[in-house]
Amino acid sequence: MSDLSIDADRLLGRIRALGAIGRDGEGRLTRLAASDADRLGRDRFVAWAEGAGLRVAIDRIGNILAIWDEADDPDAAPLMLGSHIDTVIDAGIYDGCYGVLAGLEVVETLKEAGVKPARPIVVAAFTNEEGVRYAPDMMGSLVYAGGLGVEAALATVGADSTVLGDELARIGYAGTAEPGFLTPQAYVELHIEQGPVLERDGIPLGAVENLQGISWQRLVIDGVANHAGTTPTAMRRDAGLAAARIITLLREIAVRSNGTTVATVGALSLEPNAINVIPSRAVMTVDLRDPDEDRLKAAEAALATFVGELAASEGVSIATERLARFEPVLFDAGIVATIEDCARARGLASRRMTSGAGHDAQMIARIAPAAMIFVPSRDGISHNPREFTAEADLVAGANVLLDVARRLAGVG
Ligand code: HGY
Ligand code: MN
Ligand code: MN
Repeated sequence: MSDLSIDADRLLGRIRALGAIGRDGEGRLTRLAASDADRLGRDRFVAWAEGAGLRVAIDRIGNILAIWDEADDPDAAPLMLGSHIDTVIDAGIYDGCYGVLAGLEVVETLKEAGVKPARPIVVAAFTNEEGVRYAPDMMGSLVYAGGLGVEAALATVGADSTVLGDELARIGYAGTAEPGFLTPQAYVELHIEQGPVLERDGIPLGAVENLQGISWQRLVIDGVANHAGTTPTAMRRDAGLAAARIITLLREIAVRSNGTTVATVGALSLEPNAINVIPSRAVMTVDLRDPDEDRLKAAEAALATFVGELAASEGVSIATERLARFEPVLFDAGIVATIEDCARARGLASRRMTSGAGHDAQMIARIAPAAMIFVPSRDGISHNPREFTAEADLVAGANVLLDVARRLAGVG
């Protein structure tokens, strides 16, 4: 089975080249969805895909589908590989990009080997997986899977007050294909783990069997601006204090869960944001996750109860807005077993695991059997420029993706 391997230099060179696109003056990598930097990254991937002889289609939410349809049955439901190439702020170079570029590498390796798959193979780069500029995250794949209407998605107003549809048109990626125009026979996403498990266990590959639930909210806390020096504590209606109390409560909820629930306040702003003025307003995001739906619901309920009591005790008003809510997802057991089998055939150890991060695979799993392959993240770091995966692990993961693709796409 392992008679074919990917071109490691080509894959690693492209990961580096794409990782160089979207750097600011300080060298920080940021390619937020539908930004100018995102356009440059998209253009680069499209050029590589077209250069490899794939047909590139862009759908209405800007998803890029690079299609290899020189198959025995070009009309058969395609095998879909892919991930995303948008990034968070001050990002690493592997998150998402690795899976998209490895998918393209698999197709190019098969084409160069002169083999013909039974069915087409599609490499997808989904729009706005990160959700940093426009919520929810995994938006492009959610629309592709029919979980969010394309008009509603295009009308999304971003954290910077721009409208996603306008921005996609501005960068030239407001495509015409209907999202979901190709229903995959199966979807496999190769991704860095972004956590500490594989490195801790000394195992090079993860066969991801499930993915935890995600709850995103934005809270707007309104108090009363007042003088920092003259206002007695008992008279304060301090939005900043309320935000701080919520942050510490969230950590208590996570600790109480014995490690299954994780909670993050990633964005927080105070108004008027002046050293001698009691904050009149605090705007904060809450990211709650748990592999178990009931525990995730319990965490949301505990937060809601606390917020109600806090508003009364501190004399502030607290408005909550849901930004994203995805239940835990179980991936396809057959594909997970195939991933393990292909790893074994290459003499690679693997382990089953849960994904702590959200991924496009959780959305495509709504319309096709799906699963993921993880490779280790050094120090478990991601969403950070220190994100790193050893070249040997990147190549091993891509070769296992190649073997899994050959099985699923019917390549001898
Ligand atoms: O939020 C996530 O887990 C993903 O990185 N979008
Ligand atoms: Mn990702
Ligand atoms: Mn990410």
